[in-house]
Amino acid sequence: MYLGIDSSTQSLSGMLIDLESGRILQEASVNFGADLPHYSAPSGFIPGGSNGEVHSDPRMWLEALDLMLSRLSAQTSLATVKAVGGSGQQHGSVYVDDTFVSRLQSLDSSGNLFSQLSPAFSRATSPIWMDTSTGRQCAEIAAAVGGNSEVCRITGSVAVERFTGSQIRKFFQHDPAGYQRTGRIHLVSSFICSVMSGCHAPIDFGDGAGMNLMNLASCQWDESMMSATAPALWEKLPALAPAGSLVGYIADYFVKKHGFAPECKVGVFTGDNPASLVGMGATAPGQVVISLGTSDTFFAGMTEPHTDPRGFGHVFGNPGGGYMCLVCFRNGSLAREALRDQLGLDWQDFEAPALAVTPPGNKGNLMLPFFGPEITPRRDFDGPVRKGDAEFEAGENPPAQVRALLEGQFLNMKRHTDWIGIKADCIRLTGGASRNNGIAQVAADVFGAPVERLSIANSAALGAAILAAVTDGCDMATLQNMFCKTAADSRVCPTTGVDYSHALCEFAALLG
Ligand code: XUL
Repeated sequence: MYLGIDSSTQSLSGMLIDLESGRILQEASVNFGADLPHYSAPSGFIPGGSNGEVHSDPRMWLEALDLMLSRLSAQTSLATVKAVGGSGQQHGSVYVDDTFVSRLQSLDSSGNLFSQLSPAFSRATSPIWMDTSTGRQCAEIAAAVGGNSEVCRITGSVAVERFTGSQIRKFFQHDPAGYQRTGRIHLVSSFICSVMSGCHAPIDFGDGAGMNLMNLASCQWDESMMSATAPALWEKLPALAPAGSLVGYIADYFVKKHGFAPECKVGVFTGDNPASLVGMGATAPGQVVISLGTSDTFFAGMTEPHTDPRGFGHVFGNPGGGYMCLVCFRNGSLAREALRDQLGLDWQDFEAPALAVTPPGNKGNLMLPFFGPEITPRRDFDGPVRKGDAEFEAGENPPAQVRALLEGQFLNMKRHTDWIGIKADCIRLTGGASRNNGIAQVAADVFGAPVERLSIANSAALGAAILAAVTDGCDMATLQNMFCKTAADSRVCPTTGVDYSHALCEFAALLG
């Protein structure tokens, strides 16, 4: 048995896979809002941050880890788990002082993780990927290394607000004493991995590339990026290592508290998107995945790390070797849920009747589908922009609004992934909204390619479990053939005769 742990924005989940039967044995999940309401973070982050600040309480992740493992071990003994792998929401950072490792090593299994480890946090809250508060720091970092094209050449992305480098710089500027007290800066992935293994775990090349600090060509921390970011950063960053490489054995706390065997291995964790690439069986170059989650993401395996000339897309390390590209859209489920609530609909309405009664192309009714600030393109929208007939522009005709939102989301995605130069033969769709056949049909029509869905809902946790097996010496491709199967009735083909090239031009013009 192998365990994959996924620490994402709204929940922390675990998935146990069994190689003998080729099946997922058990899953357990903790929803931060519903299960840990005392953190007052209904969607996993502290609401109401000023100037675009979006932070989470790292104690919540620790409490969720204990709770998830209690739930899992109540269903299945964890004594035969041979290795643990993991993934975390990308970019989020956790700041600990020099007492962290000694606290990890003296954890008392009759207590819990969060109360024993919280004194080690040198920054009380963790900035996460939804944070847009570091525009100034991004500009300073870019200026220090000779401009954003240079940042992009070195790290695979221009300086980006949610990426960890600018968040570290802001912490150093706003709380220099706290920065100085910080012994190690972890990502969510390497933080949870450190807790599981009882030592400072490395960061992998997938998640490390989401920091604006790693040199993409050498997969080492980059001197010029570190000195542009904050002083003495070299001393505070974990080592870099491939995802799935061995960190060590599981900490004694988990043996005593949750019933793991002491010889259970722990592998280097990765980011949720690189883990999803593994879990979707798409690590080979040319495979395309669209994940419809809180944010929507488009990612694909890549051989060469060529970068986005518009500066919105990113290149990361690929846990399967080589590189991957990723383009992230902030207005994913956030926008779908905002429109659903505005119109008083439920999810069913997104399929039937809304999509059934409106034709592809929506009779020319077009929407820039942004209900709040967007990162691709980077712009502070405060609501959607509508262009079409008078009724539609007035926000009426709910079916047309629904179709316009979905077409707009996929048109925006198509427009901002053209630099990758991949003509997808087939798109693998994942994430909560991917189960909706109507949404899958719009994706197939806009991209002009068949869409497939895996029978597995949580591809990041599956990727994490596959990486755990890789840590134990198994071959990734063999595991992907075993676990990443498309669901029997999941294939949706593009509608004959439908062509979105004109709509794409109109959309680009409206975007300006
Ligand atoms: C990717 C990104 C998000 C997070 C949370 O760059 O910011 O997809 O990884 O899922």
